[in-house]
Amino acid sequence: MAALPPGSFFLGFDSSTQSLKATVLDSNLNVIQLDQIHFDSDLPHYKTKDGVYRDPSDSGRIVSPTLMWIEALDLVLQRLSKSGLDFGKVAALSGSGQQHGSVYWKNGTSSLLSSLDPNKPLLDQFRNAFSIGESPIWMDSSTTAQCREIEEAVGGAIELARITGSRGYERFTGPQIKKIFQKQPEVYNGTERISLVSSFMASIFAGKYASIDHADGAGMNLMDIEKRTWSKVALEATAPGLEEKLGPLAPAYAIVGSIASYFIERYKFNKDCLVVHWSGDNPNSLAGLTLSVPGDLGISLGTSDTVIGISSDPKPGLEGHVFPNPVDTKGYMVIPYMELVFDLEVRNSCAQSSWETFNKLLEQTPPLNGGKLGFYYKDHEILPPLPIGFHRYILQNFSGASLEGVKEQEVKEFDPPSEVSYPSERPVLPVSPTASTETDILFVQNNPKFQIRAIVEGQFLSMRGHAERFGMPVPPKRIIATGGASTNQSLLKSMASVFGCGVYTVQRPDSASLGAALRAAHGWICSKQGSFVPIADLYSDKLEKSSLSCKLSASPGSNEVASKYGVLMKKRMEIEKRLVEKLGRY
Ligand code: XUL
Repeated sequence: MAALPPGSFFLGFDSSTQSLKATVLDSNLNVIQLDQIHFDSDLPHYKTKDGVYRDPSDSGRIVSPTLMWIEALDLVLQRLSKSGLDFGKVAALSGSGQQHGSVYWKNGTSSLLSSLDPNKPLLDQFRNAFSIGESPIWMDSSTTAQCREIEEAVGGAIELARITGSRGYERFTGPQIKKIFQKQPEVYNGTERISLVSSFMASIFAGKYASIDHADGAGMNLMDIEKRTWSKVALEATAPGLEEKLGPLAPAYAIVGSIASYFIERYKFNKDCLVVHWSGDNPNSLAGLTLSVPGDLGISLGTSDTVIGISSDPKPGLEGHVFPNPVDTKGYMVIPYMELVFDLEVRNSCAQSSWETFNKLLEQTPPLNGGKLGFYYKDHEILPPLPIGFHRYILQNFSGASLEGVKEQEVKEFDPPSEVSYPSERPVLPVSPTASTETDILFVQNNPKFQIRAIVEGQFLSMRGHAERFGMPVPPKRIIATGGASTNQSLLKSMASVFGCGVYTVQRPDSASLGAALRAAHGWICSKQGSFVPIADLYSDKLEKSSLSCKLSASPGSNEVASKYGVLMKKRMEIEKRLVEKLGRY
């Protein structure tokens, strides 16, 4: 196998909701440089909050200014250069994009991409390049009608899931495109190319339209996940003439091309630097976490709590997503679970931004929480698809042995001393037509109380339940935890007890840009070799010495405790199912 050339660098980006991050790996796969642009604070003139605009006139519509991402790109390169990075040594670059977000290039823009003036910032040159200035992103939940229409047109939700890996999801790109086609047909017709955030950023680097890769392409409700081609029936159900606007698909490990002359002249990149297809942040995290065999689970405790796993034979259903594995030719990755309720926000708002206070509150109550189950949905949830609402249950006669004789009782509050208040200054939540009843929303706003253990265990039980329902092995082989909250030892201990397996952490929390840098190296090797090379070949002899290594942070809890959590989980899934039937968005 070709080796990574000593002295060369591999550059990975992560164009996420709140920031643009960059990670540089050397040829031993050690991180040598990091930088990031935080949209709200580094580019305050866009006036975003957490990188997005929430549209008060169109319920559930959440977008980001496309030009902000472009300005961030020039800025991060300037910062990397100021901190001494020699771009001339970068052999290949790649990146992650927040999944599902889309960019609409105006008719006649392709020539601009290949003729950028290196004396001018990117921003000045792209001001008129887009037919929509605000890109719909993954947090948008305004396309329920379009989801149902697409599902119906292809033969039902299950059929759409069978073909594309997921039933219709509001944040997926196909329903977003359909909404634009329906509401702004002139904009749709004035668009020559539709990119995902990932392929959009790759296009700028390569100076030509980059393909959407198979892994991120599966987040659109438009791609046949088995054939890895656009699905004719899904395209037709979405909008006319769409295939042409999407362009061809490509494997994530393939090369878009050499870097555009703009970057060679302005930042002194080497003309041989390769641009490897960008992919979604979750697919790249899978690569960055070196998840490699079925039974490995990645859990990210960040802006959202997301579970990812590997599967060779996934069974797409009405919940969860199946995407091709970005570093494999045949395998798949699955996302059985994804919730917006996140520990970091709870810590910041209820525990005075301190993990110590958070942990004290957690430890006020015993593991298994005496059979108390809390379902706290402060925002529209994704998986499970539940609207705003708080639901609390206490299980009677719960010993953990079985569910025989166990009955749940719905309560308004758990024992008050173990509950903390959610601060009243939280902005009033937007009320969406698909949200639960007005009364539920008012209840959340007027009774903003949480019990920390019910939140923590509730999330882990839900993750376990959804992973098992998706056919992931029980217990998992290991969990690799990432994201801001993965620095909290008490959370990891609780995770290990609920799942009954060891929890590992990585040295650095940003697995998406690290994964992108690793994929840049992978794409480079595949290109030199002239064929696909398994990614493990890249690090098999140096994993422990590289920035990809992980360490055991919490040993598996006892089998007995894990089995009790298993019983509690079954009850939780039962109740959740009822809530989805009663209040769910489907
Ligand atoms: C995945 C998803 C989010 C975004 C976050 O389906 O919607 O994880 O990728 O950037």
